[in-house]
This record gives sequence, structure tokens and C-alpha cells, in this order.
Amino acid sequence: MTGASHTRSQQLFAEALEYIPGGVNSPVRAFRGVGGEPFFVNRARGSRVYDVDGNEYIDYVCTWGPAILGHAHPAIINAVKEAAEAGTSFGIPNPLEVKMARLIRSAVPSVDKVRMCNSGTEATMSAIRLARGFTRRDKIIKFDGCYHGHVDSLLVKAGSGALTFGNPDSAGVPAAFTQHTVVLPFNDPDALKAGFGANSDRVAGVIVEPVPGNAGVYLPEPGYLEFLREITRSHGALLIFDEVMTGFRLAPGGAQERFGITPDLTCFGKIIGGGLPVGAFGGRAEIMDCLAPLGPVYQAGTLSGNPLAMAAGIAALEELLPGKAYDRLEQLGAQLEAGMKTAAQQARVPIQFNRIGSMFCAYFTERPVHNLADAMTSDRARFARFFHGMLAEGVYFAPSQFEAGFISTAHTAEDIERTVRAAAGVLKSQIQ
Ligand code: KE4
Repeated sequence: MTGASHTRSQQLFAEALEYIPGGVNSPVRAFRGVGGEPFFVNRARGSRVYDVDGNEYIDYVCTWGPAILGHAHPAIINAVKEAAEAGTSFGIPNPLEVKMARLIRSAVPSVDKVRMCNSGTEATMSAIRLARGFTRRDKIIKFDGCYHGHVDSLLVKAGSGALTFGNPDSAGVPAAFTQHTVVLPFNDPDALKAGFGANSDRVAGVIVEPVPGNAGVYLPEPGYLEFLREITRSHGALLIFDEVMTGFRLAPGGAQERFGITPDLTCFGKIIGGGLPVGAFGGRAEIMDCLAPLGPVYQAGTLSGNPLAMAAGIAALEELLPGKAYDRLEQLGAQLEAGMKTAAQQARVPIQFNRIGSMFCAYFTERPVHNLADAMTSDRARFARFFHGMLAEGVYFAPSQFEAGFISTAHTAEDIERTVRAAAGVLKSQIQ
């Protein structure tokens, strides 16, 4: 939609800047990674989002992952409407919490017990506290470029917005809060051996995105996750899979099903809330039972297990868990990957299109991307031009090189075809 109007979005952004830091409630939405100003959306349906000026976009951000069934899926909308009629929050146990826990357990064999919370950040923050309480150790190993939410002690060489703004170590986090955080390169077994060698029996846990999706998307090398499982087990450290993004995205059982790895704890978010605020963490009963009120590790939340979020999440999982959706997501993902690679080849633009299932990222670099250092070689200026070129064609990709793209079951082969055709034109028109 070259020449589309954005007047109303511009007015809203100007007003938003008066009241909200940077005009946004989450930094990566501010388009700082690609330049320009964000548009404002007041409606979304299926694979589309619609801005306040009436422009329509094919959406590959899917609200950063939750909208795996597309926007405003009838089953989710009806479930939330029905739940809302009964009240929006009780702060008292409700049957939907039990059903959600049962559904997560049924899909993820490594989870005996699960605790709901209200964001992915809460899930990872609680999981590392639990790992420390269970092992009585202090050190946590994380990987550069991985993002686990804005937890003080994990905002070290973090990905996502922290990477986009080039400040992977946030201000306001005292050195004392990160002294027990060890950061290693991903996909590097020798670095892991050295990390455990230097910290051996002091490591409470290793937290990892099994498929890092916060520096774009890159995949674990063959054998890497198996090695990670083995070295944590041999050192008595817990393996914490942060599946806030990959959970119910890559398979009903998430990345751990896809790669055949059994972690000790798993963090969830995004998809399990059907678009409403949610997080969860779960694992073996002997670990989870260390949580209050049973054990000494405190964790709580006013709105944890909120009936509306549970109703939305249950509706989403009941659509997903039969498993047919994942074949369709794979087909659409393969179609996008093939089309984008061809478009880049024909325009003679160097591209690395990394994908697993319906999660993907296009890097503009000659170098294959297997880790953060590789991802950093991407031509971000070209990415920004590509982003805006596609936006003008009515296609919305994540407004940062260091984010994952997502496909939903509401996307169609025609959507993908139109996206690829637009990409071919944009890449050709932007040849430097
Ligand atoms: P939230 O606190 O944003 O619900 O989840 C934090 C989180 C934890 N772990 C992983 C693997 C995640 O991807 C996230 C959040 N992802 C970002 C997108 N890269 C959320 C978007 C945003 O920050 O606005």
C-alpha cells in the first residue's frame, strides 16, 4: 500500500509519547530497530491486522507468538466471552486452572506439576529461583543472545529488544544481581565444558531457549541439546528449557518433543494464554513441590490462573493439541522459506533464511547463522529498508532483525504467495 495514509497513527503516537515512555508499552514495538514510527492497530482477524487508518497487513509477528491460530479465533473469543460473563477474576482456585494444568501435563511429559503466572518473565524468574532453592546453589548459566524476559539477573547479553537497542546489559541492574550469572556462547560445547569447569558444583541451573528466537532464529547444532542435557545432569545442575516462544509452537510438546530432550523445568507463555497475559513453569514433582505453600521457595501472583486467560489458553490448546495444525504450519513455513530464498537469489541479495516449523528469520548476510556472532553480521540497514518496503506492500514483519517471525494456521498459501511476490519486488528495487 504504497502511499497509504498513517495520519491517525501519527496523531496517536504523538499523544502516546506524552504519556508513555517512548510511546509504547514494550520497547521493541517502537520501530527503533527499523526507523520510522509504529502504526496503531485497533482490530485483527485471522492472518490480518488493521491499523487505525484502515490499512491492512498480513501479520507475521502474531503478537510475538501467541496468535498461532490467527487473530480473533472464534473458539478463543467465545471462550473469553463466556468466562467474562461469570466474572473476570476470583483470586480463589477455579476449575479452569485445573483444566489448564491437566492440558499442559498431557502435552509435555516432563511436567508433573505446573504453576501459572502472568508473563514469560515471571515464569523464568520463578524457575531460576526454584532451581536455586532446590539445588541450594547460586550460579545460573545462560547464553548470549537468548532473552528470558526482563529478569534482573538474566538481563546480561540478552536478546530481543535488549539486543535491538544495543544495550544487552540493562542499566539499573546492580553488579551484585548478576554476579551469579554466567553467560556462554550458544552452540559451543567447549565453552560449556569450560563454564562448568570453572563453576562445577556451584551451578544451580542452565536456562536456554532450545531454539533461540530472540536474536532472530537459529537452530541448535545436531547433538548440542543432548550434550547440554548430559553435562547438566553430570554436574547436578537443572536444565531449564525456556519454551515461552517454542512451547506449543514447534509441536504439541514444544521443542523438547521435537528434539527428544527431557529438561528438569520448562517455562511457558504466549500461546498458552490465547493472547491474554499468561506464563507458567513446570517440571518434576520433587522440584515443583519446593514451591510455597508446600516448600520454602516463595512465588505468587494476584492474577495467576486468571479465569479469562485460562479460558482463552484452554480454547487455544484444545484447537492445537489434536496435532493437525502442525502439519499445516510446516507446509506454510516451507512455502515461505522456498519463496524467500528464490526471491533473494533472483535479486542477488545475500540472505540466510532460518526456519523451524512456523518460526523463522531472514538475515541479510553471506554467513550461515548458527549463533549470536553470526547474527550480528546481518546488514541491519538493508533489513530496515526491506521491512519498510514490505510494510508498504501490506506485509508486517517483526520491526527488528533480532526477532522471530511467525506463521499462524489462519495464513493461507495465497498469503504466502503474495508475501513472496512482494519480497521479490522489494529486494529487486533495493539492490545497492
Ligand atoms: P514476556 O514477559 O514478554 O511475556 O516473556 C518474556 C520472554 C521469555 N522467554 C522468551 C523465549 C521470550 O521470547 C520472551 C518474550 N519475547 C519477546 C519477543 N522476542 C516479547 C516481545 C516484547 O518484549 O514486547
